Formats: sequence, C-alpha cells, structure tokens
Amino acid sequence: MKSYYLTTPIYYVNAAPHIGHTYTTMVADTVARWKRMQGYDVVLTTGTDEHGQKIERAAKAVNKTEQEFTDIIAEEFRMAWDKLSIRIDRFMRTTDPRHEKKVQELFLRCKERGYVYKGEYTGQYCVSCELYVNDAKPGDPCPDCGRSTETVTEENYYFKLSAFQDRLLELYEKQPDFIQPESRRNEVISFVKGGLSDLSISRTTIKWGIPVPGEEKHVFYVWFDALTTYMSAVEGEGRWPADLHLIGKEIVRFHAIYWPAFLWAADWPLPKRVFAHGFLLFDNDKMSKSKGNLVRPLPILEVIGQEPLRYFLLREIVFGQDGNFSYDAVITRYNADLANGLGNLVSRTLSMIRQYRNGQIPASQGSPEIAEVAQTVVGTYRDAMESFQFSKGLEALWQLLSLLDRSIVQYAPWKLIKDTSAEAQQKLDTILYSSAEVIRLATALLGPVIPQACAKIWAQLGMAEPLESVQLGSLAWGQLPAGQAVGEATPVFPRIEAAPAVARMFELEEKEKARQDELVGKAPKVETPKYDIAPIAETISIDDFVKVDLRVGIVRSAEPVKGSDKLLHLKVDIGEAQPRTIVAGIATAYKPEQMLNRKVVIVANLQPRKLRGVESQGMIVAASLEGGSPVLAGFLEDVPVGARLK
Ligand code: ME8
Repeated sequence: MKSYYLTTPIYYVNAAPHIGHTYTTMVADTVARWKRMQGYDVVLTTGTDEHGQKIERAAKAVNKTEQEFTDIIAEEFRMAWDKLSIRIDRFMRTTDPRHEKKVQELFLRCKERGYVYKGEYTGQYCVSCELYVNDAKPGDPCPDCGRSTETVTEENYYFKLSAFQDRLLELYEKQPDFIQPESRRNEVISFVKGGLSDLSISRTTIKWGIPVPGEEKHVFYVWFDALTTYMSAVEGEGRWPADLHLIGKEIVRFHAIYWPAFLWAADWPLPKRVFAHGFLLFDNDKMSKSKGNLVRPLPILEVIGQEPLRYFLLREIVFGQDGNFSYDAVITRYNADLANGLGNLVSRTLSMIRQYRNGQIPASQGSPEIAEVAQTVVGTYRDAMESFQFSKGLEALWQLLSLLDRSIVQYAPWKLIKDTSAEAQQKLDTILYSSAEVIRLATALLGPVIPQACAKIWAQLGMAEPLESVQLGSLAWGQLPAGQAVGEATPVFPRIEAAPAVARMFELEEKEKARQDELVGKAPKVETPKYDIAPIAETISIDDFVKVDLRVGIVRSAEPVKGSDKLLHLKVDIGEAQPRTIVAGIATAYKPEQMLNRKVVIVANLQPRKLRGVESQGMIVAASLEGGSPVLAGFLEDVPVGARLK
C-alpha cells in the first residue's frame, strides 16, 4: 500500500489550543482523509513543543515543575483534537525519551560529518527574566520587565548553516513545489540569497531542554529539537521522508532553510513539501495572548459543532492567504451553503423520492447535461484538492449544487407526478435520479471536509458501503443502483440562529479561558490601579440610597447608534410589559452581539433623557476608572429579571 505522511507544527505549550492551531490541524485532517480516499496508508502527526526558557518561566510562575506544567497543556491539545474528531495518528511530545534520542542522534551525525563546531555566543541577556533579548543592543531594556539587559557571552555549539546556501538555492530551483505557495517560496529565496550565518544550536543558560551528548551543561536550542519530532514520531516505521509539512507562514524559514540543512548534514532524506498557510485574524485583528483575543475551539464545538467551523475554514479562507475569522461569518456561511444549500437539496430530493417513488431510487441514467457538468466538477474538485485550493474546489462543487437546484425547478417534479404519460414519468425518473446521484457524488467528495454530516447523508441515501471506504478513483456518474431504498431525510444541517449562538460562544469562551487558567494554577489577574482612584462621594443616608431603584434586566436587542462610535441602542427587559429603550455609552467596550441575552443592572427610576434623538429610559450600571473603559456590573450566580438591588 502506498503511504503518505503529513505533519502539523508541534505547538508550544505556553498557550492552550486556539483557532489558529485548530486551522492547521483541521486542514491536515482533511488532507489525510482525502489521501485515504486515494488508497494511501496515511499517518498524520502533531504534538507539542515543550522545551525552552519560556516554559521554564511559565511553570515557575504557577509553582509547578516544567514536567507538570507541560503534561497539563499537552493533554489539553490531545483532548481538543479528540473532541474535534480529528484523527491524530502520532502525537509526539519533545519530552518523549524516543524523541530525545533522535535529537541526539541528529546532532552526532551532524558533528561526525563536520557540520557542528564549538563557538561563543554573545547577546543581550536579562538576568532577572533569564532570557536573551533578540536584536537588542547593549544597554537596551528587557521588553518584559524593563530592567536593562547585560551583554553575556556563553559557549555554544554552532551549526554550519552557511555551508548550505548554494545547495538550498538549487533545491528551490529544481524542486519549485518544495515550498508553497509561490509567495513564501520567493520570500525564502530572497532570504537565502541575502546570506546565511551559522546557527547557535545549544545553550548553557537554559536547563529545561534535551542535553547535548557528552556536554551535559548544554541543552539544544528549541528549533534543533522541535523539527526533529517529524522524524521521531515515526521512528522505526519506514515512513520518513514526510510527504507534507503543513505550517503557518511565520515558521516557513525554519522549515525551508534550517530543516533541509540539518537533514543534509546528517545525510537523511528531505521532506517532499512544505506548505505555509496564512494567518487567521479575529474580527480583523491579530490574535494574541497578550491582547486576550484568542478564540478557543471548544466553545464553538459545544454551541454549533465542529463541522460549520471546518467548512468555513476551508471554504471562506483562501489557503495560503490571511483570512478573517468571526463567529458571525462561520454561521452565515453555514446557513447559506449547508442549511439552505446542500441540506435543503438533500431533504427535497429524498422526500420526493419517498413521496413519488415509494422511497426507491428510480431506474434511469439521469440527465446527460447534469451528468456532464458533474463529471467536470469532480475533476475540478480533485485538482483543486490536490493543489491545496480547497476554497476553489468547494466553490465548484456548489456550482453543481445550484445547477441541480435550477434543474429541479425546471423539471418541476410536482407537476410531472400529476401527468401519467410515459414521457412525463420518465422525466420524473430522470430528475430524481440526477438529484440523488449528484448528492451521492457531492457527499463522497465532501467527506474529507465535513465527515460526520456526510456520513449521515450517505446513510440517508441508503448506501451500503461505509463512506470512509469510498475510493476516489472509482467515483463516476451512474453508480447509484436503481431500486436502492432511501431512508428518512432527517435534517443534517439545522439552521442556526446567529445572535444567541454568538452570545453563547462568547460566554463559553470566557469560561473556557477561566478553566484553562485554573488548570495550570494561574490566579485570575487582580488589577491594582496605576493611578489615584476618584475621591469617595459625599455621605448619604439610607433613605437617599433607597430612592435609587436598581434592577436586573436582560438585553433583548442591541444595535449600534448611527453616527456614534460610543453609543449602543439597547432594549432591556426588566419584567415590565415592554422592554425599555436604553442608550448606553459602552460601544467602545462591548459589541452588540456580546450584549444580546446578557443580564445587566439598570437604574430604573432615572428621569428619561434624549440621546441622539432617542429617549433613553434608564441607565446601565458599569464601572470604570477615570478615563478607563466601562465594565458592566453583573452577577456570579443567576439572578431573575426584575430583581431589585438593595
Ligand atoms: O511555532 N492563524 O508553535 P506555535 C493561523 N512550536 N494559524 C496559526 C495562527 C493564526 N493566527 N496562530 C498559530 C510553534 N497558528 C513551534 C512550531 S514545528 C517544528 C515547531 C498555527 O504554538 C500555525 O500552524 O506558535 C502556526 O505555524 C502554528 O500554529 C504555530 O504554533
């Protein structure tokens, strides 16, 4: 059996899995399934990158040993892929003893062949953070703690990267698809043409790492260690070299320059291809831990399932380019293409076959025009998937589905059924067969993208063979057997109502973050004001206080106020006959979709006042420091709407 070996990066354990990691891993799972459809024996490797100073520090900060800390996060990754039904064949951790052995072997082979030498490394070092600050000049402050850095010189092993400049350029020339897409290839070529310096591959200032053989005070620098997982994960299986390394664009240099050079130096074969995809932005903003805008995958799974996300990532984002992610966009795509598109087509087709043909696939060749388009689309889809142009392939498939939609309207089966002539009945058979056959082909092709939904449709079509065993090479028009009994068309893609789903995902996202923080033993950050707090107001009597009627309400709708970037127009229900209109100055801190279904506290007996022409019938209670952004008052436990604060 032909084998196919692909990998995702191994992810750092300084952050739990987020949507960026999920993107690469979901795509890898899709490619793996696609290759299985071509009869390959596929292995997909992922894992965790666990060494280095950052981890040392992160573990120390929460009073854990490095091993305890990395065990927890590695498990988070493993669990996420499992819950997302991503089939991981090998999960390699850099702390695995089999991996340590492989890294040491790589080093010894490079050394034997004369590609490693001892030298000195000089850099700006922060003693307090125990970190080198890259690109810092003498006297520059540490970006983390602000203390000034010191110039430190340590003994290091160096790798002769400079020896490989010409050979690398020749590789990119002779094997143009070694780095894809083209834009990344050009970037790498110009980098290498700019000249390569030798690379420091060991450190004596770090303890948490793989020891250099015979030099116990040295540990390997992270990239020498990390890249080798691609080999250690399949050690002894005869699967190396890998067919494909899927990565994000920011680590292309390590994969396309360092990695081939290390392998040449060790006289081991090179991987066949490196594909570097673009970055996902969240609401058009770069995601980062420090900004606190990382999106985690599990809340999405819990609220809408993983397949709307898989479909979105492959359909909406051009693989290789940056793309924007938002909860709303995922749901919009899902409703348009899956609920209204494919889902609707399946239920229409199956219910017509049940109603008009007793639930059996009629005997017919189908429409020659539809058959011809279908065959072309199968080819386009296949080429697109092979060249990682997932969105192009899916777009072509949806053109076929919309052709089918139009054909159903043209044939009008609901009219044909009333006409008993042989010609009308044959036409009815033709359109019913064509519909079912398009659905069968589309489902088989879409299996790698949305496997669970496709398995359901496949079963509803009455197919005997399991979907996973369908082979691409044997997919052709006209194989759907006449007389096959179709099943009940239970909805596979129920419509998702966006607003409550989005609000719920934001809510679960907060909880998931808190759970993960607690897991590693991180106490929630307590803000201490950096400037003086406002003076306490004049003393009042209890009678004065009870004059203020504070109530719990729930936001029923939320919209921006036109022409203002500060105000939101809310309808807040406090249990009265009608929700109240409230105009609140919180738009810089809260998006309308975050407000929906959220419980808030309002001042219910404040004199109404007009803001931008709208009468505001109350005020939302929020806290802020002078000039700071407002944070809404809320409750840790659930409180009924209408409850009064006293
Ligand atoms: O770099 N959009 O690990 P890492 C798309 N340990 N993909 C993203 C993304 C985003 N916003 N953010 C992360 C490392 N990724 C090293 C790799 S490999 C031998 C060592 C994905 O945890 C993307 O695949 O920072 C990117 O390359 C990877 O996560 C980086 O993960």
